[in-house]
Amino acid sequence: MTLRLGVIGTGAIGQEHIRRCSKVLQGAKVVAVSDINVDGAKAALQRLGLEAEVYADGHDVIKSSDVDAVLVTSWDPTHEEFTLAAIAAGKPVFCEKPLAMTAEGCRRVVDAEIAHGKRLVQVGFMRPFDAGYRALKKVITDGEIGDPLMLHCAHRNPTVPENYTTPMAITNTLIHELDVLRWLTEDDYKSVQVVYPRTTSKSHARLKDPQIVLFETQKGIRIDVEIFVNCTYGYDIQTEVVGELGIAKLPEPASVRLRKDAKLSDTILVDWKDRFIDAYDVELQAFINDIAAGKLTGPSAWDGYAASVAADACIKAQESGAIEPVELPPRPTFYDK
Ligand code: NAI
Ligand code: ISE
Repeated sequence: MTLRLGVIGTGAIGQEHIRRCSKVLQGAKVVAVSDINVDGAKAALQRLGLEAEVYADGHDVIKSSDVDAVLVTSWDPTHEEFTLAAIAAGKPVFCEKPLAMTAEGCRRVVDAEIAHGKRLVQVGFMRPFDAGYRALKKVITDGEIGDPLMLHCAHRNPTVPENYTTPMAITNTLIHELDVLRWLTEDDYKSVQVVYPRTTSKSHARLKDPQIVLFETQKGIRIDVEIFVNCTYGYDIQTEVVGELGIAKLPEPASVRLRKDAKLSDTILVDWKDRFIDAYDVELQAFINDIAAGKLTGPSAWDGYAASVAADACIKAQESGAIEPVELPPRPTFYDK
């Protein structure tokens, strides 16, 4: 049976997900979309050569009897509201990151899902579906480098718009590492500190860029993550795990090595859409397949909550300059695998 999807938010990633669900993946079709920019939504469908019902209000997508499951791809602060509405309607919902703007907001989603009695939420953390991250995790779990001691990571974007602020480096950007590093190390954060190097002249008044976020985990692993969102040169994601017996590094995306003009060069991607294109396909195919199988297995509302508990502590640390505790309550048995 074909899963009928409704998509709320038809901007950059909304259009990407509509394209992949309609043209790449199996078992689903997009029957309804919504955007506060209705003309933009219509134009997006036209560009993609697709037809679907267009609504001005995302809640009408959720309520529609033609829609079996919902993708929330609107702006960050709208995620909680639409995810809660989908749970209230008893419909599975794939919500882009972050699940909500604060841990408190994520907890409301967790509580609503537990009250519903069955998992309905998958959070759009795509990195655990990325072949490179999966290979890196296998090296660790196979014991090839012994116990992890330190992680050195970087999340670099070429540029961000003027409305991107210092806390968004955490809630919009670092949130990916907050999830994937928990998954990679099978550990939770204990404390965090944020330090600021000299700010790049490429940034703007409301953004301190770059930032270095320093974690200690419950097992005592030390993690440093550089967030540098105006690095200018490309979209560059780095993760290096230093273990007792060796070092494991996230593979670089495949690129043809060029010898030309007395230079040796590899291409660096510039767009997140290209860097994780396969991972987005895999995460959404998993969502579609899991709904058909009756059980969601991808990143859960609890994972969204755990990342946001750490994000709240990071924001506190951004403001205080101090080492702040990260206090994650025990995971409810509802989320046992
Ligand atoms: P965008 O600005 O290109 O698109 C967002 C769209 O949502 C816009 O068209 C806007 O009009 C619409 N929108 C805003 N409020 C709405 C509402 N109440 N109802 C319906 N539509 C509404 O932004 P982009 O880059 O597509 O990001 C969208 C979301 O996806 C963000 O939450 C972002 O954090 C997340 N994202 C995730 C990525 C990932 O790697 N997993 C990559 C890029 C974005
Ligand atoms: C964007 O919203 C994403 O989620 C990208 O994956 C991330 O790398 C970027 O920093 C965010 O702005």
